[in-house]
Amino acid sequence: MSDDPVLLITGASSGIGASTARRAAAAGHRLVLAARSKDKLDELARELGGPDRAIAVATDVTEWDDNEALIAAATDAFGRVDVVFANAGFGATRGWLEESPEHWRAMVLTNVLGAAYTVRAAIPALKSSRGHVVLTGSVAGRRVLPGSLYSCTKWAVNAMAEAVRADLVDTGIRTTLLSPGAVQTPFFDDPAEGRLDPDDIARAVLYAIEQPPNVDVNEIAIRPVGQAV
Ligand code: NJP
Repeated sequence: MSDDPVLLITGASSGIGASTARRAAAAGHRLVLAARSKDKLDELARELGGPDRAIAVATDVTEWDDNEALIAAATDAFGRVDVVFANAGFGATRGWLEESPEHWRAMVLTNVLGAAYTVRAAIPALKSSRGHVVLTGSVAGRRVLPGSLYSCTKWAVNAMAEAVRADLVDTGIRTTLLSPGAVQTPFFDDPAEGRLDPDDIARAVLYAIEQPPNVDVNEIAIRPVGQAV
């Protein structure tokens, strides 16, 4: 079996997750691709070299059993997990009277509990590999945005990154919080000028996870030039 490092990505079916998978595959990582859209994951896994190099695992990160099954599928296929990129998430229109209560519930469960579940499920495997946790926060998790419950979920992810880092500091596991500004992905309903490309974030993930083993890159914030908030 190959000894190449194994990167597991939630939210791998599009946007930042899919771009990171492509860049990491080109850099020699084996990939475990997770999201709910199995068809998209299967297509990406094929593109990245098939079962020896990339596997697709249908996962709803809000379900604990799915997270456990995801880590089991990763270790069954590749024997190890080196990096867990808890990236699945989505937004909501700003305004405390916008969106439905059901949308809010799904967003909070996905962005906060989902990320926490993925990390929790992965810890035993990461302890074995002296691995790495990468979390997708947001610049919206560093500023208070009027009417944004999404911003509140990313404040929670911001706190989660430090809570996890401090908890695991004696295990050799590294922790990175990525805080992107606006990135042109299906996160937005409409395209707009002046956003980052998802590959701009993928390069930052690769920067963090390819450091020498004694270097722990804890936070990276990336905005497109000209983004004010
Ligand atoms: O968006 P998109 P991004 N279980 O829509 C998955 C954050 N961020 O790449 O399940 C499992 O292309 C969904 O897949 P599917 C953002 O908050 C973005 O921009 O098949 N997976 C898809 O793969 C998020 O945390 C911007 O529908 C679930 C992925 O999540 C991360 O970046 C700025 C799921 C979303 O991909 C990636 O978003 C920023 C579930 N329950 C932070 N629910 C930005 N784009 O501007 C969703 O600061 N997914």
